[in-house]
Amino acid sequence: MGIDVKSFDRRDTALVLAHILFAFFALLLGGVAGLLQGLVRGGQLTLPMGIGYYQLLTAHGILMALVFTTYFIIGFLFSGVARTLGGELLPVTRRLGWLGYGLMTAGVLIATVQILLNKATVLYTFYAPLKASPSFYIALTLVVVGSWMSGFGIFINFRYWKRTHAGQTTPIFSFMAVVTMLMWIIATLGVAIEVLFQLIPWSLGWTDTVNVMLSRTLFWYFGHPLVYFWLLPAYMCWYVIIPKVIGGKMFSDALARLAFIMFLLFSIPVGLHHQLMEPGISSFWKYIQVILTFMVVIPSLMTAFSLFATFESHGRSVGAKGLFGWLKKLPWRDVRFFAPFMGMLIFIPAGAGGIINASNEMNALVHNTLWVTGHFHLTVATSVALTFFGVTYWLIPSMTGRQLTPRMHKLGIVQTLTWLVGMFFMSGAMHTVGLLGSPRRTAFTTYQDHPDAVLWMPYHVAMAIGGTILFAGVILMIVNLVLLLRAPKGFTEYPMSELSEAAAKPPAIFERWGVWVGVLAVLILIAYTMPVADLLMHPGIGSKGYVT
Ligand code: HAS
Ligand code: CU
Repeated sequence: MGIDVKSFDRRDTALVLAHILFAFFALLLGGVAGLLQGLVRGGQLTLPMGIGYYQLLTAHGILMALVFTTYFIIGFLFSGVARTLGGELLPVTRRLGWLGYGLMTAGVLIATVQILLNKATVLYTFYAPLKASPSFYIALTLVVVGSWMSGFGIFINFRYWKRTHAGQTTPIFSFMAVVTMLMWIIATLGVAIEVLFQLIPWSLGWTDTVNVMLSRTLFWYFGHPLVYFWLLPAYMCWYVIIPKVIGGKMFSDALARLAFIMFLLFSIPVGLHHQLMEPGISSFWKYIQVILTFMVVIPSLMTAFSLFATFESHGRSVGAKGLFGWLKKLPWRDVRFFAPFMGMLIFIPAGAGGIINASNEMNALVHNTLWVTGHFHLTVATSVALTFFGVTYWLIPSMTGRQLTPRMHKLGIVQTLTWLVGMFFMSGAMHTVGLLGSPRRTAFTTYQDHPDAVLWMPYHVAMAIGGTILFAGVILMIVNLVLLLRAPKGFTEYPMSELSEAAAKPPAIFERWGVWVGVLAVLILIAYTMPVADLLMHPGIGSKGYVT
């Protein structure tokens, strides 16, 4: 090692693997919770031993949406930062990475115990006035602070590289990693304020009541950029990894960077689109944030455009003819391509669903129904999850000096197909029954056999069937992971697109971080000052806590 820049320093491998393996451990536990709750909701199972439906729902949401994603993302970013910024991480970055890992893991373990003890049955959004134990909120704080450590590590590494490579264009993967972590840190400030100043004092009994609307507003200030924190690493794979996998080139380095800067600017001042149906916030400010929401759709449309351009120009360069001939030139049997590509494909209806959600009148129809659950199982649990699975197939062997075998490609494709079939039934049923009015976040009930509820039941059963297939998908993924860890020794490429020589240098303004953070701060102040001031000045009577 060391001479061949293509293999990783063992210390970096350890840091990355620790994150990725913990992520999959969370996926397995979260998958068990998902299976059980799907069966309960479909009326197929009664939970034994006093376990509650909402307790499972909390465990599922936290383990999947928060733990699986965050660990996977940080591990993936560290690997690419090591790969692109000189072949290995700086010692200080590695130390911050382990510190972050330790803090996050302590937090996750404490939070999981609290959920198992039924002391934190508050779902993954931990909305007040549902009240958890103080340890649960402190655990969440540890997770957030831990993730900041890794972010700082990445920033320091990036700065060091820039200083020592004056005048060179920064590697795009690392640029994107910096944008992702910068957005994350600025976003988590909102939830940190909520937890430290509202939820912890309230949970400790220092205050009797909590300003619910303010807490939800602070939560969604964080909660929307949270979904882009999941998406951007998937986009990094789509922009930077996939062109290399298909043997083509990135369409445009500058366009990709511009899209990421737009995500940085527009991901945060849009949280009110989760609160369109809530009282206490004037419709004017909701309207402003809906406009900004439509702004944040634009970089996704730019991404779609770039990807089509990458696929088509590669196809034509190897002789594809006609409007869609390029489709035939794509490497369908390569799981490194197939899994993320299916993620992209699903992101088309998933994103369309998001645009429906963001439209005020239509939000009135779908808000708090299973439609929304269907939406986020397509976005995060399919587009993002399948992309992360696709990354795993090469990341593990390339970091551990092993070979990605043809058999693994086949098993990976079977896993992807299982996921798609499961999601078709589950998310399809959720979307449909959501339009028929079936509420989300609700255990099994027949509503005294009300005619509407009778109509919903077959869809709930379809959800349970889909959920069971998805659980099989989780198990297959875990099996594949174990096989990857035991694959024959050898070499697997880390498929990182390099900038083509002819490509124009991206404008230097893209790396004027002070400018972007400044513009972002202005946007946040415009979008949030008045609504938050209103909520502070008219706090209402506040709510006492509720424990289920
Ligand atoms: Fe969302 C609720 C609006 C994207 C996740 N969203 C949620 C929740 C989650 C979530 C978890 O405005 C529930 C939160 C909760 O618990 O209450 N969402 C949007 C909009 C977008 C969007 C406008 N969401 C996401 C992504 C997520 C995610 C991404 C996770 C990763 N969402 C909402 C709203 C709500 C909401 C409201 C609140 C609902 C309510 O009432 O509670 C947009 O960013 C989407 C833009 C995307 C596109 C698609 C571009 C397509 C691409 C693929 C190209 C494909 C290729 C392959 C090239 C416009 C990039 C083609 C090949 C061929 C052969 C064809
Ligand atoms: Cu959102």
